[in-house]
Amino acid sequence: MSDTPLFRNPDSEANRALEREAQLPMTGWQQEVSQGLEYGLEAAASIRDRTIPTFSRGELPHYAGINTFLKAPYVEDVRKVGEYDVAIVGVPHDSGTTYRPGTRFGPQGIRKISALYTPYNFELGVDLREQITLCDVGDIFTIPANNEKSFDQISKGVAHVFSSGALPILLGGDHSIGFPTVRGICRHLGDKKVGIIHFDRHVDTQETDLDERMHTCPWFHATNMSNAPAKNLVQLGIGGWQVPRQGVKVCRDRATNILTVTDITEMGLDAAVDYALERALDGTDCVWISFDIDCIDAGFVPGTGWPEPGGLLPREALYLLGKIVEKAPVCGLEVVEVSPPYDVSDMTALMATRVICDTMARLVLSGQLPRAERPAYIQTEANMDVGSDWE
Ligand SMILES: [Mn+2]
Repeated sequence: MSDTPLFRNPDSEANRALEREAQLPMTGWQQEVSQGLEYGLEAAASIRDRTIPTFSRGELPHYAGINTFLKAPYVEDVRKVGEYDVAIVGVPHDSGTTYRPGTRFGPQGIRKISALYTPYNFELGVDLREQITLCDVGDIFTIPANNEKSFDQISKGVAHVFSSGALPILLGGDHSIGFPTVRGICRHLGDKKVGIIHFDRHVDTQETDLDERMHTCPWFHATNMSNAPAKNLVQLGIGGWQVPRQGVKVCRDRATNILTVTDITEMGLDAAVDYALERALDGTDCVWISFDIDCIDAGFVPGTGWPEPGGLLPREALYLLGKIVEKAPVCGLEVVEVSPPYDVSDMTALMATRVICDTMARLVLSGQLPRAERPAYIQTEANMDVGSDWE
């Protein structure tokens, strides 16, 4: 018999996680407690734990408080967004949906269930509260009767956050926002280029749908911009009975890079990661991650506009995302198509929360966050003439 207890296998992920936790500081937590006591008043005399204030201020208790994403500070003055490493931006837009609506409530649904999370992840050994500064700038003012006006608002808002130096993380919204978000990025790229890594069951590459630029269309228009070449568009998880043939023709003509779920599982997750990175990074300076929650099997994400069985398993999707984010220069993330009115027990919104938190943690692990300096691909001067405007 060895002296080591059976459960302490030193080579296990669990053991590494136990050791890593000991290395993390508690400074952010202590600041939160002392500010809570100051702003929220000391607790009633019967409360033995004297770190608890009278008014909930900060993480605890999880069911209380004002519902920003992960209870991050709400930045009312968006001119100050550049003071943070990461900015959460809600995009409550669902006028681009072609079946089930409701994604206008996506940002609030994601924020609501994000209150369940702590800022710490066991296996990754990351504590976001200790390692980065995160804020929530609230929502873009979208125009529900007009996709194009909403797109103009979204591009302007994304461009503002991106050029401030804060990493934009968007809570959709339907997938039509993919075009205006990338347009906002492109306005501050000068002659630099962005690759797009797109998780989805659907190609989203047709020119119009129902006579407008709907959520089936973002990549047709995004890849018309010279800053976002189609050869750097990687589409992971595509398949099933909801892929419009006109979009398939565009993928063929523009030679976008598609892997089906079977491709991914047969080649293996690590090979799929390499495939995505090789193509998204070929000649580009940064990568935009567009995560449609419906890339995951419909059984796990009922609260979405076009649920499609046969998608990725959650742990496959999170593995792919995690490895990609660790190895790519990520300029931002959008998580789209969460529709709380169709959700069950917040499970779809929780998956979106997981995607966002995992992305931030992987960016910490790869040294991309906190940002030591502003990435060189961000140009301060805006170029409003990046193309793909609507006639
Ligand atoms: Mn989709």
